[in-house]
Amino acid sequence: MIEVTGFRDKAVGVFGLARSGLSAIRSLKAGGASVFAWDDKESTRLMAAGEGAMTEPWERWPWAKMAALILSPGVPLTHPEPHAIVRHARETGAEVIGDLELASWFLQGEIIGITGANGKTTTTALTGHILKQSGIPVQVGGNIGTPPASMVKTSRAGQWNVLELSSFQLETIVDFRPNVAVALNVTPNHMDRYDLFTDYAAAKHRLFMNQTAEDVAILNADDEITSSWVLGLKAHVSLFSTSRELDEGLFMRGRELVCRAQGSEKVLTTRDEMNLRGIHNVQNVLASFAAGLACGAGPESMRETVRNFNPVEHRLELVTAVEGVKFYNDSKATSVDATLKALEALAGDEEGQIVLILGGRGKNAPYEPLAELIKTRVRALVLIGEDADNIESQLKGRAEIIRAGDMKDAVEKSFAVAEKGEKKDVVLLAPACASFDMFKSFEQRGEIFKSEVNALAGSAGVASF
Ligand code: UMA
Repeated sequence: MIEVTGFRDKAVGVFGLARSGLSAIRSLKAGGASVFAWDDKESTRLMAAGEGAMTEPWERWPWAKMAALILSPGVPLTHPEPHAIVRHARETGAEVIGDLELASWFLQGEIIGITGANGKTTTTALTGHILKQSGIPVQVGGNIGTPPASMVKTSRAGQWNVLELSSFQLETIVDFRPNVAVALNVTPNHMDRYDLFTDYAAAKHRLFMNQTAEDVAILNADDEITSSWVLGLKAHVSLFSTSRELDEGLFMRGRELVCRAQGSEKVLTTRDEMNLRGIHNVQNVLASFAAGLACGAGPESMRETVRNFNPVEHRLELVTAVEGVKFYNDSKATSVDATLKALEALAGDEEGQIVLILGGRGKNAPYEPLAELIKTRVRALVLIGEDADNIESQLKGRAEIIRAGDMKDAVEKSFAVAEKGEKKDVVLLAPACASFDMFKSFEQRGEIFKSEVNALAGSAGVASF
């Protein structure tokens, strides 16, 4: 357990007591702090009490002696206005930070921080594999599931900590400084938490704010926002692109992924060697290669790692085929842009049309960007969840619309409408919405989708690829 001794004998508050909050409490307690903790949910408060925190409503905490407030990523700093506890902490002089900032004070070794609206998890997991296969000590965590504070005790000098970082986590950093920082793309997401798209982009940009000339910033040259960040960064910039050849950097040329540096070129791999589908995944691979090179990974080993790397669970994951109709689970597509990327990835294939399962808790972003691809490539939209009416009003007339009550219904109706003739349709779960109206998480949504697909395969008795 880490010892956050900087807070020994001081009072520290932790608000939000899920994975990040509980992990922060353990660290703070190990360092001798008096920890006060609160969460609006009683069940999580009981767990915090079990870790030795004093669980009292935050209004009753001893604010006069409170050194810091540790906020969980899921607690908004400012939306719709400063969260009451945040305002109170600032008024009383307590420093407001997140568990990422706290962990970064004690993490041993170097840090790669990876952010982006989409592709973070795949890029983080792949970068971790690349380093590992190159013999570089590494551990992986952050938004991918392991709170940064839980990584401190297993961190070592000479090791790389590969962190998937969300805008939520970056909102509360102060001194956090990644040695290598990667920005994949910035497209509208989480607009239920940010007033403006520029607020969301600004949160992501914070990843680079403490970098120095000794650090590396890896940016997507094709993305309007991340490419605009090139000027003004202190770090050494490394670019990647799938749309054009770069004078320096990593890019796609035909089906080859190429690195060009100081006038010489090397083909790092080809699309045919990758198990990941879609241009967005080429971007993820280029970003991972750039990060690997920045950490000293060898090109041959990187090529071998990508050859053996399969999609991360819930990201365009092939579940099975029923009567030749392939079912893809992209439950992690919780934004319109992620759904667009999934559609693009499948639209280039020889299969027939796509039956798309959409819906859940909307994020206040327009669905209109999907309209064109839906019109040309989607046979039917099967709508679930809270935002179904809104989706229907924005996309009606683009494809047949079918309503489903739950995931079982959605899977069965999708299969019923799918073409099973010579050119077989594919069914894609890529909801463009958060899952919380019907499920605990996108992971649970994906699990239930997969189990319903497997049940259908069992009842059809013809699961096959
Ligand atoms: N809470 C309150 N009052 C409030 C708001 C929240 O009491 O007004 C409480 C909730 O009841 C809950 C806690 O605060 O108990 C919030 O916890 P959390 O959502 O931060 O949950 P963690 O388990 O700590 O998970 C967080 C990340 N969650 C979010 O960013 C929403 C996880 O990312 C991350 O894996 C984990 O830390 C470890 O780093 C998940 C996520 O959905 C996967 N991320 C978003 C995304 O990928 O789109 C950004």
